[in-house]
Amino acid sequence: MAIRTIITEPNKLLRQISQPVNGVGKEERKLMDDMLETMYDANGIGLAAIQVGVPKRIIVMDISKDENKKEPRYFVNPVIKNKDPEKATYEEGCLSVPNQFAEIDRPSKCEVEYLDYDGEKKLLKADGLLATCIQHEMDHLEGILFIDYLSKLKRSIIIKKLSKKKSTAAVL
Ligand code: GNR
Ligand code: NI
Repeated sequence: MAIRTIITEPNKLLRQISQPVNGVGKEERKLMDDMLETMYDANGIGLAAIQVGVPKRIIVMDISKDENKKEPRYFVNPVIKNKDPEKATYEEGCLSVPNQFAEIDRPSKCEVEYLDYDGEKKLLKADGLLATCIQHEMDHLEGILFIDYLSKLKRSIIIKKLSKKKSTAAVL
């Protein structure tokens, strides 16, 4: 396993649409292993492949609170089948939008069909943080970030901050 570099805003790659994979083989499992290690290292609860620069429809997640009880989840080619009309609000953050947080409304429940780590077809009914996190990650597959739900002004302030930080980091 290896820790990969997480891409941060502003970066065009984060706007790319990720492509479905043909199935779950060695290459996909290696990517999922690396993504999970990268996500744990960054203290995140989810990670989409595009965040490490790979435009494939692959997501890893672990929303368990207990560090000693890891509950890794893997989603390959996920498709949302059903979204509840009811909305829930969570304060969201994103490893690709470091140190920025905002309350975002999303459907409170959803059903997602996907292939698991072993390439088996699964259907998951999610609510709470799990539902929010899945939708946040599915957005990454479409090149969408949580800041896209904010006003143009708020979004541009965040992007300006992040690009400033990138340019000062470059001269250190
Ligand atoms: O670590 C993360 N926390 C989080 C909190 C609320 C809603 C979504 C998330 S996902 C985020 C990791 C990440 O950027 N995944 O793409
Ligand atoms: Ni994210």
